[in-house]
This record gives sequence, structure tokens and C-alpha cells, in this order.
Amino acid sequence: MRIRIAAPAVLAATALSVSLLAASPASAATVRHQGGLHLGYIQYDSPGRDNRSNSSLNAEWVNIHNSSRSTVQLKGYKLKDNTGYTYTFGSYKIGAGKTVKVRTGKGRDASGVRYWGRGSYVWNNTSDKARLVKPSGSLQDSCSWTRADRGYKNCH
Ligand SMILES: [Ca+2]
Repeated sequence: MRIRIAAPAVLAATALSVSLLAASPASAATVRHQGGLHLGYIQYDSPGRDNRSNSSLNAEWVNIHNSSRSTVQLKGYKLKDNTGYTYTFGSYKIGAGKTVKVRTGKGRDASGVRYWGRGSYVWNNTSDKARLVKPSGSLQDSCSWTRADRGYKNCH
């Protein structure tokens, strides 16, 4: 009789631990990046055929978003792919709540947009990992994708 009463208690305890496990990935996501500076949307597969034209190269881009409450100076921050290709920011202040887009091709830097200046694509269409590295060399944020992401990834 005692055993029959104990069984529902075990089930209840199991259900509780399952709900705790289900909650943990969400809390891990909120602390994934430090200081509010993080990778946002990434258009890793340029729409249309990869013909290496400058407009196609510039249709491949990474957004970096500042969700902190203060302006961040990006000078010395690096954006890296899996191969080791690296874009290093010059002096650029990203305001609180603002986004800066780093396009792969050539162009004139302006507010909200930086140009890597490459003559070939950087982000692999099948799978790759973007890394945002601090001037100190430590990792600020990273985001990876696979073919299943269909050309576009939301890393927020
Ligand atoms: Ca690409």
C-alpha cells in the first residue's frame, strides 16, 4: 500500500525536474553574450547566384547590435569566420540600441555600415561560425549555422 502511494510522488518529482530542464536553455540564451554587444541577423548566403560581383558580395553581411545602455567604441574588435578570415574595426562608435552592418564587399564606410573590402565571399553557405572578438582577444559572442538555416540566421 505504501509503495502505491509513493509512486505518484516520484512521478511529480520527475515532472518538476523536466520543467526545470526545459527552462534552462532560455536562461542560458539571455547570458550568452556579454555586455549587450552581440551578433544579430546574418545574411551568410547572398541572395541569387554567387557571381562574386561587388553587389552580390555586399548582399552578404553580418549585423552587430548594441543592446547595452551605452555607446561602445568598436575600435580593435574583430569579426572572424571559421577559416580565420578577419575584419578588424577601425574607430566606430555604436550607440545604445544601434546596429552596425558589416558587408563583405567594397564600399564607402558610413553610419551603420562598414565594408570588409573583400573580393570573395567570407561566410560559408553550408555551415560556418561567426565570432565577435574583443580587442583583448577574448570572445564577445559567436553564432553558427548550417544549410538548414536557409541563407539567413537570426543570432539575437
Ligand atoms: Ca556566403
